[in-house]
Amino acid sequence: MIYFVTSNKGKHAEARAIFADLVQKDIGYTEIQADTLEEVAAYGIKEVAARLDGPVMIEDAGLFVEALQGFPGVYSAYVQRTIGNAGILRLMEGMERRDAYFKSVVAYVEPGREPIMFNGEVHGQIGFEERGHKGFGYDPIFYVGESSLGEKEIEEKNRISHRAASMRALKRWLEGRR
Ligand code: ITT
Repeated sequence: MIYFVTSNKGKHAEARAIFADLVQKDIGYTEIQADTLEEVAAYGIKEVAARLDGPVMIEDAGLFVEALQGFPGVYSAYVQRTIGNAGILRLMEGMERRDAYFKSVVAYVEPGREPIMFNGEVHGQIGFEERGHKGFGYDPIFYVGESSLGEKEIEEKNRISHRAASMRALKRWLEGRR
């Protein structure tokens, strides 16, 4: 059993398809203002480790748009809550360069141990319109191939996603230890 501290149901659903023995804990943690997802995760994992007794995982993710110099990046949650997908599309009006990537950093710790972190990325394009109602957050505007992540089933998203990559790396590490 692993506790997964997150408020995001979509993340939990994706993680559950990789780790069957996951227990979601929606208890929140401090997301510090920092320049990298790694710094946010490193701080957060220490905080949740102090509050839960058992193996704990958190995951911090962000959308990095190349033509916007990596924005919204570490501010992805705030930007999603405020201007949202429509706001990103508006910011990118007239831009031909649409390359973007999602990055995921997963942090994991067991009682009395040092935390470890793994990351993953998926590269794609910001589309010109929102498509699909699957997934969450920026999925409807993030395209890989012909379709957006919002049009992909969890299994399909998990074959290519940043989160699936970081979490599978953690899973391989855990299995390699046995
Ligand atoms: P936590 O409680 O786990 O922190 P959160 O939704 O705040 O949940 P993050 O800070 O990691 O998660 O996410 C930053 C933002 O990026 C947030 O608005 C997410 O909706 C969005 N995001 C993260 N992963 C995504 C994905 O796979 N597809 C689309 N949007 C994603």
